[in-house]
Amino acid sequence: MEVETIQLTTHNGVGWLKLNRPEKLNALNETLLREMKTAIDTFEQDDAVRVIVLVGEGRAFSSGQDLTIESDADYGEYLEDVYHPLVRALFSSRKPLIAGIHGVVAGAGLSLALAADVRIVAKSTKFSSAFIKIGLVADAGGPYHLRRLMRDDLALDWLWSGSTIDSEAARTFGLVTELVEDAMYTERLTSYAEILAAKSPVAVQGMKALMRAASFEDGLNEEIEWQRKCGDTDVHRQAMQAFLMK
Ligand code: T3D
Repeated sequence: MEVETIQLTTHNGVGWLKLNRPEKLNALNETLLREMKTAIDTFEQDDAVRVIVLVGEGRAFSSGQDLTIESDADYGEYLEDVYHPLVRALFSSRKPLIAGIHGVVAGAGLSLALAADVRIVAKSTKFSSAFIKIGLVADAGGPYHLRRLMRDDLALDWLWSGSTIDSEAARTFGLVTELVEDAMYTERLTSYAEILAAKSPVAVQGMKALMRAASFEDGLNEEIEWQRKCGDTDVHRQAMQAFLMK
């Protein structure tokens, strides 16, 4: 796939999607958002990719929407046409989605990071809820994800303030899965992703699906199917045999 604003690599079962506009702190323009959407779809179809990682090149994950683009487009249409296909692809990915966050994560960049299943965060990262500072509502799925991750009143208070918080505060809010010293960040992110990629893909994807079951009864029904599939894998059979041979 020809790309201009992202970098794609696959290694040890991990598909790395790197936002690559470092001179703008990975501000999100239309090309980047469309390339990300196509990349997620491609990784989703590629059996060699068991885990997807989103990261930023340079000194930030993303500074949010590119504010230098002058446009008289209808913002609602832009969301529908450009942001929402990507946000849906992230949300509906069957594979584990990890956001590796360092430097700064702001506005719509934050919304994309919140769509991940887990967030591995370098300690010096700043989280900015920015939207209100330019008179906009939080969008790109951000409010939905904030609501499932943190208390409603704290989320609203933060969004209304437009403030920037440090990684410790973000962890208290529930936005951080694992906080890592800056010097260890890349190594830890890589090992986290590769360890997950080495596990049974059926069990890993099944866990994700079951955590999203719409109701208790749906969950019970879906676990029947997933456990049946897991029981039929070599990984499971070999693990059982190894246990019995002890
Ligand atoms: O369409 C929709 O509905 C989606 C809507 C989404 C809305 C949002 O995403 S709201 C959030 C928008 N983002 C922001 O408000 C953050 C803007 N950036 C900043 O406040 C600062 O850059 C940072 C605090 C993130 C970092 O500051 P600093 O001092 O470390 O770096 P810098 O010098 O400001 O930035 C470096 C370069 O990146 C600079 O370019 P230059 O001067 O070297 O040519 C700067 O202009 C550029 N840059 C940073 N953020 C953006 C950006 N360029 C375009 N858009 C940006 N968001």
